[in-house]
Amino acid sequence: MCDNFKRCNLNPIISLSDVVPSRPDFKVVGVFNAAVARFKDEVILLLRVAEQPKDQENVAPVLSLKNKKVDLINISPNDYLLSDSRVFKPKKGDAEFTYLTSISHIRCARSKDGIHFIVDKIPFIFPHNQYETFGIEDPRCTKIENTYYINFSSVSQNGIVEELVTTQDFKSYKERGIICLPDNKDVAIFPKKIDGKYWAFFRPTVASTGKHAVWISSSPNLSDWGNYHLLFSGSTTGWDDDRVGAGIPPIKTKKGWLEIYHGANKKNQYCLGALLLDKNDPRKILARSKKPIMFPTYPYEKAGFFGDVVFACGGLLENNNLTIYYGASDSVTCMASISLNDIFKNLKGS
Ligand code: MAN
Repeated sequence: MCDNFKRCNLNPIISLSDVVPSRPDFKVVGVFNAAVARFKDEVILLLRVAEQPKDQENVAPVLSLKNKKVDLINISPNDYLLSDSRVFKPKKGDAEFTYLTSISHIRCARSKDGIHFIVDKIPFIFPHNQYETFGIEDPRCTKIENTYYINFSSVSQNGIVEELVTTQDFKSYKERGIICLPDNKDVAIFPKKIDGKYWAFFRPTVASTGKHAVWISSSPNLSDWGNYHLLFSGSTTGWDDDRVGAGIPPIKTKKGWLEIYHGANKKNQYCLGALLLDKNDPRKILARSKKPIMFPTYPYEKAGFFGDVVFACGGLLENNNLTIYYGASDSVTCMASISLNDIFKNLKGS
């Protein structure tokens, strides 16, 4: 395996103590999986902030649609499995839902140098509708002309869908609604039209036959998606044999569209891989990394809320150097960079 990503020596660049909880009786348990945007003279991270009640165990935080506040649902260890730090899974059919152990919202962090960030004191996007009662997660941000399109996974009793909002100032946003049916996540939108259409990756969750795979789709207007095409799935053995999903919004390079995606194995270790797609037809894969180009190595990547995870939702390309802002162990936000040449060296077929 070959991991040429140079970690920032200040990693983690954003930790739990850098974030003020959204209410005094909550604690922050994760600040991770951020989208990234260049806005005026700043780098902005759209952080996923996960919170839990401070002093209570075995409760699931759920948004109440009646008063738009987060309520706490008691979880009985008789009815639910407590072994995964992320979810309360029903032991048998009579418990109603799988609940999440934390509830996430999206918070901005702002920086002039792309390394030292100041995290806003208040949320940017907070769960408020029936699709978001378990939280909103893993945003991606794509700039198209002068508008920033932000999509994120909305989790609720109704499953997982992707929502789209737009912003022009990172202070307010406009809702564009849901862009897929449940269960679907890891949507990443291309920054430019190709062949007169918008394009995006989707990652439906397969419940019957087969396994989770990344699909690509096109749209005339960024709201109505169709022409679905299966792009790639995980391998049958090795680092991504359980599931794959798109990571950062694709980046245009001389050789084609570069996509950094995540793959997980059956032990729930999350690594990053790379994919090169045809410039004029992104349904064509030109090359794919055979082995992960980044894998959990450093202590903050090995242990945390959910250890052994590197997960990237945003990156910036400058002078042939790609900087990614990635979530480590579902706990903290880190930064790492790599030259495009080093990525291309690992791509089979390029
Ligand atoms: C899922 C998502 C991510 C998370 C990974 C690892 O893919 O919920 O948010 O980082 O699992 O736990």
